[in-house]
Amino acid sequence: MNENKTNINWYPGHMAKTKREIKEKLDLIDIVYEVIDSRMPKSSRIVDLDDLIKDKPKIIFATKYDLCDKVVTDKLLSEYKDSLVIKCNLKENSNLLKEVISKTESLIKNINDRRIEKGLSKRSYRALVVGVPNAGKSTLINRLAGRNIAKTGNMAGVTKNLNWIRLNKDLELLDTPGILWPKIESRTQALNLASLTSIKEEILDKEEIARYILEFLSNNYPQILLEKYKIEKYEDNSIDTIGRKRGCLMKGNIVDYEKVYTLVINDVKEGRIGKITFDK
Ligand SMILES: Nc1nc2c(ncn2[C@@H]2O[C@H](COP(=O)(O)OP(=O)(O)OP(=O)(O)O)[C@@H](O)[C@H]2O)c(=O)[nH]1
Ligand SMILES: [Mg+2]
Repeated sequence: MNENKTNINWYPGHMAKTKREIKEKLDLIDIVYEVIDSRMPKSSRIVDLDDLIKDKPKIIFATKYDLCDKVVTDKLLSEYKDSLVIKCNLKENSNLLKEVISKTESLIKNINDRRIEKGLSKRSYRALVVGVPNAGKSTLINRLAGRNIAKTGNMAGVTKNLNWIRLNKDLELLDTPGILWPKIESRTQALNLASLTSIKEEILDKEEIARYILEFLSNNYPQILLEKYKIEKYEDNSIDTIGRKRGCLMKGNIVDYEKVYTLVINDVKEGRIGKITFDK
């Protein structure tokens, strides 16, 4: 296959619509919360985000920190030293809201300072929450709100519309549907996004994704490959081997390939594979 081509068509019309709607709301936005997935700190960054948000101040939220390979992810996140980065495990209760308010204020406190100088009362800050599908945007909002106010789910495309959510007197958040960009230049980036459920499953070439995951594990986490699938190294016939070992068989003792692809994809999707980071 051509290095830069995959069979994935990842950019449905509603993503263009979301971008348009975000642009229309931009004047109302004080700060941007860019949500990325800690298991792919590079691949899950929206490449044309700066075109979209112009020069708005920004905080990066690296979600799913509990699922990543911290050594690799910490190194990659340290490259974003020009931005404030908050690493978070949103499955856990923590003092996240306090940290977020304080970091937000450190960037945009001047808004209220100016209002007070003019004799006006303070107003709440308005943050745009943006990121690729399934990054954890709505979960972040729920965690900050301390209640389940936004719909979440482990698949791409759960949030369908832009929704304002008022957290408290200090902060209002705009939840948005996940977006990608029209052309993903790098095949690796497309496959990382697909492997980590940021691209709708219905349109995936399952064989391509499952083979990519197994080859990636073989090259980077051979111990996981061995423990999970009992194979030392990925080879073309690994699908057969896994199918037989895991009982993915059809009538006549024939391996059910589709079942093996789904098994591998779901192991990653459900976080059953151990702590891994797909970017390098
Ligand atoms: N383990 C773990 N799971 C997380 C974390 N954050 C989010 N998730 C899970 O990731 C999945 C996606 O979360 P959502 O909040 O729906 O993602 P989203 O970015 O709003 O997705 P769309 O609305 O589809 O764009 C859900 O199953 C969450 O439970 C985290 O820090 N750790
Ligand atoms: Mg959402």
